[in-house]
Amino acid sequence: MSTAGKVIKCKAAVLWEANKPFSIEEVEVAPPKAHEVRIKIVATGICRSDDHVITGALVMPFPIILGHEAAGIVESVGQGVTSMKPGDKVIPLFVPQCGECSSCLSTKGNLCSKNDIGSAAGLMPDGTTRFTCKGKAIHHFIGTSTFTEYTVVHESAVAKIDSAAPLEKVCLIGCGFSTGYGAAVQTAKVKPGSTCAVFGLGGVGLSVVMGCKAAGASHIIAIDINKDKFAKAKELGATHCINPHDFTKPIQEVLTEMTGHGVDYSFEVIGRADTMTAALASCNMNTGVCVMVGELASGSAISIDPMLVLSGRTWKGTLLGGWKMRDSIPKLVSSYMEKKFNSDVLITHTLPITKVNEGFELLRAGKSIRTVLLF
Ligand code: PAD
Ligand code: ZN
Ligand code: ZN
Repeated sequence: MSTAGKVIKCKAAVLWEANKPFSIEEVEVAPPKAHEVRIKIVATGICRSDDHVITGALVMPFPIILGHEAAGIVESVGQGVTSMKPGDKVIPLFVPQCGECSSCLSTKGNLCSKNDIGSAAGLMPDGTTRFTCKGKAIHHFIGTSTFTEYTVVHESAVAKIDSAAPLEKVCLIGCGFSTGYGAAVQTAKVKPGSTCAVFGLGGVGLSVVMGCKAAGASHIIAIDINKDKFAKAKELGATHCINPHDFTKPIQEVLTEMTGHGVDYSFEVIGRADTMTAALASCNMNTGVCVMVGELASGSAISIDPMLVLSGRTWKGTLLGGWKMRDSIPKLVSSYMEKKFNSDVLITHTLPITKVNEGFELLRAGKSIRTVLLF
């Protein structure tokens, strides 16, 4: 029996307030309106950005359905949707690509003005929600909300992918893998033979390591305070692994001594002010490029010695690796299918959605790289 046009009742992990566990609830998911798509989520990864909302570092309205790194199958489409149909495999996009705003029309950058990252309204572009639970409206998260069996996204925030793609693996292409890999190959444009330093070896940082390796970097220095992350970093291409706790001097001095003049490219993939400044100071004072990937708490500030940038360094940031999402995600999935990279190595745990809280505990304890939740 077709569910198109009807409200669907299904299971979802609802976060009612900050610093509380998720509750598995039955939610109602309204049908897609014009130019919207309702998706049956098959798999969704746990990213540190979801945890930033739980801790309150990333301010979002509650109650909310989190999750933004997922893959699923189109259940039904609203009026006017022509780019996909029920049954298509898709990846929801937290950076949309409307194709009409100045960002989308420019060949540079990827931050479509239709995004809900800065505004954090927690609503569909028309200012309403498609989720209710126990009579209450539930917010969307950055236009995606994937910790639910069914979600609704705008057509500009979803990419159709290869029908043969394994959804429980390519969900990582929705955030962690693409962000890290893109930070290296697209935002920094790492050159062959260069030296790179990657601060933070979670799912995103290890993807930066993969990107640096693919770009032909000759030295990749991986930095983390959790030495358990080093084996995987080496497997993926790190040539050196260092723990800042093993040194008395600041890590930027250690890196400058190791390389003589600082690294060519540095990446902060943690989300801390001190490591952002250390990453900036670690790259070559004249030609170095530092890319900020980690997310600091909403409203926080970083103070730096201006000389760090005046001397010639470039300090950049990246959202989702700089990819124009609707164009790039299908291509990244094709590259995955052609085995041009292996993002599967990032998946250390697979759990049912009902164990979402356990998945977050593994992340906080530093025991997982990526946990994939299945429905
Ligand atoms: P994660 O928590 O899996 O990885 C962070 C890593 O940093 C862990 O291995 C920690 O041990 C390590 N770490 C913590 N403190 C320090 C320290 N002081 N020095 C060295 N290492 C340390 O997170 P993740 O890989 O899922 O995400 C990393 C960051 O990137 C996080 O802030 C997240 O919000 C952000 C992110 N940004 C984007 C984007 O588009 N810019 C996308 C996805 C995630
Ligand atoms: Zn993410
Ligand atoms: Zn746009």
